[in-house]
Amino acid sequence: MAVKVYGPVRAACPQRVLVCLLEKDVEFEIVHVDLDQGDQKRPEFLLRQPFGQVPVVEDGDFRLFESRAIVRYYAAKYANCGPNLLGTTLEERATVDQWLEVEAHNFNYLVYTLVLQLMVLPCMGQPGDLALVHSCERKLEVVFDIYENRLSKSKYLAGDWFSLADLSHLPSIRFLMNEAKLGHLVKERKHVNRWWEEISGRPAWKKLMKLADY
Ligand SMILES: N[C@@H](CCC(=O)N[C@@H](CS)C(=O)NCC(=O)O)C(=O)O
Repeated sequence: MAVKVYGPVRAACPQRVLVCLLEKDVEFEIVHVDLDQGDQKRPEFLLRQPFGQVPVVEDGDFRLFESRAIVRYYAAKYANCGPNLLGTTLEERATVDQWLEVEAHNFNYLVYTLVLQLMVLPCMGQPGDLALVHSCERKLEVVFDIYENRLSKSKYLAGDWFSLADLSHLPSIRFLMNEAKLGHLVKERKHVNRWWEEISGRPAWKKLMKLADY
């Protein structure tokens, strides 16, 4: 039975889940949730995700929300299919978790603020706060400098293999490169740029980009 993934294919958090399912070759069905119409806040959706956000997955009787919990679940459930996204030893798994936490807490909130200021508010007829945009950009420079240093020592964030830590960055970096026009943050850093080229060149991500019709 196909995994049901609730969320628009163009939203970053559902994309994190979809690219993981594609890496693992798991069959899925996308159930579109219209965020502009506020479908995620309707009572029937809140039964699936009480915070009124996407994604949610339904896999038979099992339901799960929070994109990073979902990718951890599928990476473990299909550990023997496709690439090993979790690492093998305890130390490798802990290192993947470390960089996943960095993505969630040091990186993603900056991109989230940019999405809000550059896309969501202007769509609602309100100007974004440019001072806040510049402050996020400066903070992202610092984060990318740390990534540059890390990626000068290992091919990927958690080591020399592609893991959930890398995969989890794909949707937000795509946004930075395109809608936010902040591609220079990636391109001017040799190792970060090489890493981005490699992770965004993977067949699973390319398939998702086709599906999202970018
Ligand atoms: N921590 C959650 C965040 C979910 C989230 O922010 N989803 C966004 C789309 S990427 C959303 O539902 N936005 C609409 C809203 O918050 O009303 C996750 O990773 O699943």
